[in-house]
Amino acid sequence: MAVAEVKRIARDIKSMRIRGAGNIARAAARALKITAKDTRAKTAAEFTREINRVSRLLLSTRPTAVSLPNAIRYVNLSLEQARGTDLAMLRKVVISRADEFIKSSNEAVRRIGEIGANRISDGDTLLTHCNSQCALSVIETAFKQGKDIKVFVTESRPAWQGLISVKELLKAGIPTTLIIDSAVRYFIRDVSKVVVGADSIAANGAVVNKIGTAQIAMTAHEARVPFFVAAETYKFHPGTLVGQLVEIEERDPSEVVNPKRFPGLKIRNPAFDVTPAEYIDLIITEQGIIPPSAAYTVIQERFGWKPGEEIFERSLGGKKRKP
Ligand code: RUB
Repeated sequence: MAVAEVKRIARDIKSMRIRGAGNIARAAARALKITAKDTRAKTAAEFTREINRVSRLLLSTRPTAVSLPNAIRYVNLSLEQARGTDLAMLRKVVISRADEFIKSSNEAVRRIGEIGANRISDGDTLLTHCNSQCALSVIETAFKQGKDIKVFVTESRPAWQGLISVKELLKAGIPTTLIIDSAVRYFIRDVSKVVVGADSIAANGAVVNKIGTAQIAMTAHEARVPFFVAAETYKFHPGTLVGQLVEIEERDPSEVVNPKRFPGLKIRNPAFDVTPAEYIDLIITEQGIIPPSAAYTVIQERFGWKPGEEIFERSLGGKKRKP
């Protein structure tokens, strides 16, 4: 039962039925909790192996959003801390640690909304790309505060996540305009601020987010339109402190066009791109607003990293995986 449920969660993350960096992280924590609740392991060692197996399955689903390995590591560290105790205790710590992650993650999205809304003014026209719960939290909180705002949303092809955002914004009663991805420059002079989410933030302040984000940031920069990123601190990428690169997921070409229609055609479908720090005005986190240049400090503080220390998968059997 638990095995089937966990496999379903992994499949749903891979197929993007569960998508968005925050949702993916919470789903992974939930999968570990289900494993701990329904385990048939008879010993602490068997249970630890089972959690490692499930962690690896989850890690193999999508490579770019660091929220996924960060959530898995967060839960797994509880196992490391409780090493030497019995099976019942290990199950308990995994369950409570997973619950703790999910709760604090939801709370972070709410807090980002509150903090970010302080930077939204009455009369602003905002632009958002893809579908980010953090970005929408900022926009919806500002609107709930009574600010008169309008929002442009890009389609975000090929997966059309813009339509998810549009649905949510309309439900909240916010005046919303849908535009095609290539129309951003056409409309940028009507936009007062851009707000997007993040899948990974590197130590140098670069932000990895949905493909097209970097073009929007450059367009905003050229037009002197402030560009905000809304992201929880578990979207900061510890591996980038030691020189690891964020792996950009390239998805199936059939998401773009049916390859059978154009035999011989090469189709590329990267799902994310990298926006350099110089195009980002500020990052809104649950701990406050920071400049991209503070990413290094956030990573050190959040992940307790000290020079020379192993960061990745300390608790996942020691094998490294490209983040
Ligand atoms: C989603 C995407 C979102 C970030 C942040 O990409 O790029 O902007 O994940 O989202 P995909 P959130 O649809 O391919 O997962 O703020 O909800 O975590």
